Amino acid sequence: MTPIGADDLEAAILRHLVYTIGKDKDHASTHDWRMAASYAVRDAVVDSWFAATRQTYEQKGKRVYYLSMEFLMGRLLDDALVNLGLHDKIKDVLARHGIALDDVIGDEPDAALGNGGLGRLAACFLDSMATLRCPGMGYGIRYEHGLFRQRFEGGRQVETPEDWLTQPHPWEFERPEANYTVPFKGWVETVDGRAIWHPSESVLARAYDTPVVGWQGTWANTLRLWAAHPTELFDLERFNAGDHTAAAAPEALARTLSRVLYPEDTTDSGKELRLKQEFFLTSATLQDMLRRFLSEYDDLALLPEKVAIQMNDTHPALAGPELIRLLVDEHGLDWSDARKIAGQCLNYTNHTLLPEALERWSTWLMGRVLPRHMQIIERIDAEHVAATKCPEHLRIVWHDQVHMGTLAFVMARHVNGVSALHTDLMKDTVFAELNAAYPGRILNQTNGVTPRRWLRLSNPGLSAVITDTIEAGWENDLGRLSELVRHESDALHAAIRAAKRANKEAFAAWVQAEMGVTLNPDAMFDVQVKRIHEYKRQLMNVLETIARWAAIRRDPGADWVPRVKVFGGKAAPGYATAKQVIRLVNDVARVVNADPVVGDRLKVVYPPNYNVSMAQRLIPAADLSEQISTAGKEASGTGNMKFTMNGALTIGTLDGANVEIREHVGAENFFLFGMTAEEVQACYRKPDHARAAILQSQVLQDVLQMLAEGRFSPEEPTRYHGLVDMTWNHDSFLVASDFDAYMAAQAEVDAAYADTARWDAMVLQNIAGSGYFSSDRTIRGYMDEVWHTKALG
Ligand code: 26V
Repeated sequence: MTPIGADDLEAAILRHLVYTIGKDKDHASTHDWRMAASYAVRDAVVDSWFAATRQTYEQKGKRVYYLSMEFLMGRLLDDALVNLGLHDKIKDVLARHGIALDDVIGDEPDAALGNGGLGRLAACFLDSMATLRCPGMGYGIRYEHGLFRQRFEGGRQVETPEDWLTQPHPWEFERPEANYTVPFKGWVETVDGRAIWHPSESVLARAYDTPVVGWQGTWANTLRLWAAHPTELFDLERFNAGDHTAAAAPEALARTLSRVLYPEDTTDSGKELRLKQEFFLTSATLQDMLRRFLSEYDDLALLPEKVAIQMNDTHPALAGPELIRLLVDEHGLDWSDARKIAGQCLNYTNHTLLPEALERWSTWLMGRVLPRHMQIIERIDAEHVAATKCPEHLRIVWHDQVHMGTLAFVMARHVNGVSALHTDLMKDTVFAELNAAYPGRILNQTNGVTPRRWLRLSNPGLSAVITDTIEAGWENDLGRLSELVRHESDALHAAIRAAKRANKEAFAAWVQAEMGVTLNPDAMFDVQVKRIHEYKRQLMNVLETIARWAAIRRDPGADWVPRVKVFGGKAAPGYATAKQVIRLVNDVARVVNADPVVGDRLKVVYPPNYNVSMAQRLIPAADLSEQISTAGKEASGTGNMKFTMNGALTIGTLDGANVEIREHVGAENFFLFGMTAEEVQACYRKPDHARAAILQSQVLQDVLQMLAEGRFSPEEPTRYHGLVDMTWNHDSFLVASDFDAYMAAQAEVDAAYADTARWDAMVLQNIAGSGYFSSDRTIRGYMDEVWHTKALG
């Protein structure tokens, strides 16, 4: 990348302001400046983007196709500025015109095309692939409405549609020439042994490309998102015959297909529209991949040498049958060649073992929406059964359902889990028999996060301390953070503490402005942010909050370590229990924050609409990271890694990547509690586990009693009877059985925080030990062991 001087940058911004936006600088709004700045910065990305594409063609590099129904990108301007090293320059340039960079950055809506961990992981992977010069493209759907916006009304979650595309999106390039027809429904006939599919519906997939630039701007890859358009505007014959609704059907299908992101991230909802979305992504992407491949090579047998396809969970698992269909039906290959080629190109990442999240489609729906694919799936299944002699329940099609996990597993060359523990559990539980049938197929790639966004960009204060101490270069070589330990000194501790303190002050000011709650920056900021799920046990955290509140009231004069409890996250709109937990947190916050006896010793805040941008402001301000899922349920977690990197200590269970975080930062620098995954299994076998645990714990009994009496909902005393009853009688995630251990660990946290020298030393070990959790390390693992691909020079 050629370095850009401040004057050139200024000229580019002013030029875009006038000639692209059509505004005179004296009358330009913050929005206008944001658009102009984005176009100017985008110009700087485009050169390396073209260079990267050219190099990939010239060197005949192997390309990675990362298929994901979700990409949780967040804001793009701030990220590009940091990667290009233009942050300070543009700040000065805008200041010359009386414009604050933070306002300009804050004007950009988050690209919230994802639900949570899986979608954010995809975004971090794109950043790391660009940084490592790994030729690859992310493929997804250009949803008009990303994840819903969350508000609270009377403490209850209310969802409103998200509308990031109502304003023009300056980072994307529409590609009207890259259009593919995606067919649905209809019937299949067989002529001379060959299948001919006659679809009765279709939509056009149109590409929109966003360049994704890596560290220091030397390489950029593409995120290609598909938008659905009607293949024909309307059926004039039908319209003239008076059937207006039917005449508009193609347009209606196209309008709905890429309209909204599904906000459910656990329950497999089985909706036809969702299946169509999954096929839309998959088919358009594979057609695009084959077109690109055939523009360079003429022998489809070379495909596995030149292409690796990654299925991000089972959502794009139709890639198996669709690739075979394209190769056999459209390109005339034999079944056996096509089956072999597909099996060498495809890989599958599993992100959850929760049974309710494993996708299944009824054969009836699959056969109706994708009749040709149903035939192909049956044949893949027959060959799978013949080759492995597996029992009935390991079939892809079983009990009239297509099991997408089994389909993805059978079609994939490599199948991976997302943390060491999760991968072991895949091998021992859900995928044990498939693992035996296909030995060696499962491997581990522990997740990571990009240190550019999650440290350098979100935490400039700490980043400066790190650079001052070990010099620059850690941003794309995060293992170097371990060097911090050699420089341990009071001065370093003080500098890190000061950076944290500044972040806490900034966060407190934001909470004051947004929510009208005053936070004391000296208090410990204790944070749990993530989707609301029973297995993540936000309920256990609220119950501990209540116990703490009651204890402070009983003895306000004791030596309390002041705490701020911060909650954040959305519940799926149909997930009633999760929504009750949200309401409870808000009810508890109302009571606690208004209690004059408690004062600064405890505050509870739940800022609404947690998203990537809120995470960037909140995580750097955290002292304590809550990673308290029931052991064996959280596949990896990635928030846990971001907190560690930003110098928060973890209170957590031996679950997902917590296990590896603890190994890297040292057991003595991690607040461990709770049952292991094995003990959890044993506990489930005791029918009375919750009741027994509650009867052993006076504190828990008291807390549940307060809830039952309506202490936090006096206007409706029975409001939380459901949660209380659940804890006593169907405590599926063992909140009761782990509660006392959690309380004890929280007491240890208090003691450690009160000892500043001890806390500072623990923080340093956490930051220094977090280098392993860079997504650069993860992507290197995929390149070497899954994709078998090399970085380009
Ligand atoms: C599941 C489903 C089920 C069908 C309906 C739509 C839908 C949408 C999303 C999901 C995803 C659930 C899986 C997921 O997000 N897993 C998370 O993946 C993270 C990245 O690997 C990991 O860190 C988290 O532990 C894991 O919960």
